[in-house]
Amino acid sequence: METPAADLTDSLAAAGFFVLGGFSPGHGDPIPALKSGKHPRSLLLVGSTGQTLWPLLTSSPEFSDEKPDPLDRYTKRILSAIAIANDLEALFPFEGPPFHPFQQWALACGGFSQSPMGVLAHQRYGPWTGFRAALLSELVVEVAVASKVDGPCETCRDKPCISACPVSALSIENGYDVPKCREHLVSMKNASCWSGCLARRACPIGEDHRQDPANARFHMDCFTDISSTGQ
Ligand code: B12
Ligand code: SF4
Ligand code: SF4
Repeated sequence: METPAADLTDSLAAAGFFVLGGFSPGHGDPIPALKSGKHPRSLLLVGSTGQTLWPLLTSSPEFSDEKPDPLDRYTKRILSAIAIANDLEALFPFEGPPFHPFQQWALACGGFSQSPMGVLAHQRYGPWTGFRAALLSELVVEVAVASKVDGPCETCRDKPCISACPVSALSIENGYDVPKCREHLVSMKNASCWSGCLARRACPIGEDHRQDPANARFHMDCFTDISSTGQ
């Protein structure tokens, strides 16, 4: 069994990313074959939180070249190079439609639960993880077969995320009402939500991993731009 190379962990960290978890895909799992035609034996989920990526992204060339989707372009440039250097194949969440089922893959990694907000909440990072790439390997990597833990939502009795939304866009019964949320943001340019979704901020898990207001604003701009997908 392989442990992820220290080089991999270090080069991910230097660019604002880290391995959130992994799993060993079965033959029935929705996962593409490797370029060799073989079935991947490990999927490593690479992500970032509110704190790790933003300072590096904002000082990258992609952030100031005035072209669209700086986060996606930065991610693809850096993580494609890291994948090649480590004999891995990278898949990205923004490639599509059809999109790769990153949230299903995250649930298979363990540590995540489906929150009422659509995003998955992590037992350590709460609702503040973004998925940046899946790295596929033909080897069995240790993190992929590590024991899995549950995410936080099932045992969260009060679910403060739901009541924190000012326009009741979240409910246990109906989940997340995307048009209602978007309408609120678009119609109220000074709404507090522009500095960060109030529902996500109400989650007691992962407070240290929140996005700061400028970072949250960047993601809200992407979200309210209807040609864009969630980042
Ligand atoms: C399309 C899309 C959207 C659409 C949703 C349309 C829809 N109803 O499906 C829109 C543009 C509305 C959207 C919004 C947001 N999104 Co979005 N989105 C995606 C994207 C690119 C594809 C989803 C998909 O179709 N997958 C294909 C299916 C087959 O895969 P799946 O895993 O089975 O799909 C699950 C999701 O679709 C989920 N789902 C269904 N409806 C919605 C709605 C929302 C808002 C979310 C988050 C999930 C979700 O349920 C499916 C079953 O588990 C994914 C990236 C990806 N590749 O998964 C990001 C993704 C799901 N989004 C994400 C995020 C963070 C957001 C935002 C919070 C962005 C922000 N502002 O910060 C917003 C939510 C708004 C808010 N108030 O904060 C993250 C979630 C991370 C996590 N921890 O779970 C992802 C994984 C992107 C990433 N790079 O990390 N998103
Ligand atoms: S407040 Fe509770 S239910 Fe809501 S995302 Fe956080 S842990 Fe999950
Ligand atoms: S951004 Fe605001 S309106 Fe949208 S779900 Fe979060 S709290 Fe509700």
